Amino acid sequence: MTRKGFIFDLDGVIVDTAKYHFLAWKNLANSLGIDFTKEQNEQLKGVSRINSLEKILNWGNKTVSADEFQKLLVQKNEEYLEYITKMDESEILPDTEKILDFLIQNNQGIALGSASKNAVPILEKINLLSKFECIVDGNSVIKGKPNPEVFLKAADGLQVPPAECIVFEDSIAGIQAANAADMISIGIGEQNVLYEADYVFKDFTELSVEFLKSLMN
Ligand code: B16
Ligand code: MG
Repeated sequence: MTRKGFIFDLDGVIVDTAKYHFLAWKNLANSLGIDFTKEQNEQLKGVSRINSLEKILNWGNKTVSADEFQKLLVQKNEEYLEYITKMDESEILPDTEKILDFLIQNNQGIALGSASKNAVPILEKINLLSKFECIVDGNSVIKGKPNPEVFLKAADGLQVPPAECIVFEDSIAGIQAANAADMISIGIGEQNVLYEADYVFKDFTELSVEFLKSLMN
């Protein structure tokens, strides 16, 4: 068995934080007189905080000064932080730990590749930080997904060539980033949304140990 690099996205793969992002963005948008729907929230998956705010202002046909833009980013994040401080292990998505432990037992490289600047505090809250050998998050990249930077940095951190890395992602932008990095992309979610991925599973409970083993060869 070779040592491959397994790179996990955070939001939507390890934990379902999309609901908290939704609440915080919705309150912010509504305070600006902009409507914000669940469908629009879908389009913000994997998208950085700055790009998400740009999209929301765009949808509302609104422009703000650079100062106001910064204030809005802080306002959104403060509300989001209120939700995530209440998180614990019960919010880890099913079978995530089983998969991480199986990979660790088989000496595989494990990294996080997330767009979130809050990735480390979230991993601490859910007690999974120690399982990751390398963390690449929104604080360590310049270009957001679909740019491959986040995953290439993770491969570098694991010292595994990109072609020997496997990415688990729930967003279209993230799958595109993994493909652009020349990695195996595994979509976690709906086939009709994540059709650009090499493989798609509804969630980790559908992913067998045999499949994981086949990825290590
Ligand atoms: P933050 P991921 C992404 O995380 C989320 O999917 C996306 O909705 C969010 O806007 C982005 O992180 C930035 O998050 O405001 O915490 O820095 O899916 O790449 O783990
Ligand atoms: Mg995600």
